[in-house]
This record gives sequence, structure tokens and C-alpha cells, in this order.
Amino acid sequence: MSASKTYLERSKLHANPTAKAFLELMERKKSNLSVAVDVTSKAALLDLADKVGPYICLLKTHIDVVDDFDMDLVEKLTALAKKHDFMIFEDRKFADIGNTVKLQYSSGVYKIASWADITNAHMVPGEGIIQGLREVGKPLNRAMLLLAEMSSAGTLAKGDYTEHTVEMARKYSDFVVGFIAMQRYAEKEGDNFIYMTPGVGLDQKSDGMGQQWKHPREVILDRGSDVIIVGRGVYGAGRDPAAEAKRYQEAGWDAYLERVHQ
Ligand code: BMP
Repeated sequence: MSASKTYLERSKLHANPTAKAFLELMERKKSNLSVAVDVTSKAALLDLADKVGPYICLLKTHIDVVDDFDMDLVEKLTALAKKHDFMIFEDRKFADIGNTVKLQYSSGVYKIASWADITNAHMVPGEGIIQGLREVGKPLNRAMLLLAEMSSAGTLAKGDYTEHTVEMARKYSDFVVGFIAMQRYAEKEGDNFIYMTPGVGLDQKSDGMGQQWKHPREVILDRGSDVIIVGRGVYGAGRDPAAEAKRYQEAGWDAYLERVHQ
């Protein structure tokens, strides 16, 4: 079972270069924390990335919420990724037909494929969405996650939908390296998926808009996920982002150590 293997052991079994490097990075940095930097100015985003950088394995962006976006932001973010040794995940949640997502991934204002190590997509449109994104991302050695479940109350991503999503990930496992999911799924021979779980918080349970936060220990140890994604728990009002990132890094890593040493 891959849940009991270390990130490093699993990196050795991975064929996708980004997934391989990411699992190595997690072990090297002792971090399974991804911080979701949902702020709306370039300065705030860079400041936050620099503060949490030492504690994270992955910076998760919503690049389209930044009011003053330009390619200089991307240059500075990638420089911070080098400085602090983290990867970048653009949480784009593609959801259109193959031909359209190809254009959205490669072109337009954001040119996501040119800088994001990892991006993600919904399976609503069917298999073509993976084929389109893969055509752009595979030659650049990028990796993708599928949204198999969501953290929000009332999500329709469940049951058959989730099962079908997992099957599609198996079919394209050279590019689809894991899931946004609320738990680890039953494994088949050869599976080596990376599970990332948003909706993680140490201090609060919900935000009054459908978000549901779980404790890092529950996510990593009980539910077998690999990466905790934390947003407002780190940078919310009155919080010290570096101190909070350190706190979540420790909580996530302790739960991982407990899991692999069980
Ligand atoms: P927060 O910890 O502040 O609730 O932020 C969670 C982040 O994870 C947001 O960026 C949100 O878009 C993302 N997310 C989520 O909350 N639930 C999902 O199911 C999928 C997500 O990408």
C-alpha cells in the first residue's frame, strides 16, 4: 500500500518527472504542506509566498484573482520557488472540451503551462479534457491532478463520478499524477497517486460559505491523504503567516511520520 511507503520510496517508483521531483522535495524539506495564497495583489502574493516559502512543498495559486497580474509576477514567483525550494500548483480547475482547455492552458494572459508545475481539472467534460491538457503539458514535463472530490458542502463529485475519475487517472497516469480528494481510494496494482486535500484548518470548522475544514492529522493519518492544502488558516485576519505555516508543517509532518511508522 502506498500510504505506508515514504514519499521518497514512492518518488523512486514514479515515471512522471514532476511527481518524482515533488515527492523527493517533500521528503527533503520535511513538508507536506501546500499553502493556498488567495490574495488579490501582486505585492501581497509575493510577500506571502516569501513568508511561507520555507515551510511548504507547494504554493497553490489562483492566478486569475490577482488584480495587477503580469508576467513579472510569474518571474518573481518562480524565483521564490527556487529560493525556498517549493513547486507551484495553479488551481485552475479546467472544465471545458479538449480543444478549449488546450488553449486556456497554453495561451491567453496567464500562459499557465509555461510556469505552473502542476494544474488540475474537473472530469465533467469527459476524457477529452485530459487529452487536451496532456498534449500541452506532457512535452513540458508538467503534471496534473483530477478533482475526484471537493471539500465543500453539497458537492456533486462523489460516488460513480469519483470512481470514473480514478479510472481516467489510471488510463493517463503518465500525466495525471493524483487527485484533489478527501481520502485515499482503494488501490490497484501499480497505483502511485498523490492525494491532496483542501479544507484543512486547526482552529475553525467552517467559513459560513460551504467550506468544511478538517484537522491535518485526520487528513494525513486517518484519511491517508498526502498533502494538506491550507489557505485562510495560514494567512487569515490577525494571523502571522510564517508562524502558522510552521505550525501546519509540523502538524502535517508529524501525522505523516505516524502513518509510515505504523
Ligand atoms: P481555505 O483553506 O482558505 O478554505 O482555502 C482552500 C483553498 O483550496 C482555496 O484556494 C480553494 O479554491 C481550494 N479548494 C477547496 O477549498 N476545496 C476543494 O474541493 C478544491 C479546492 O481547490
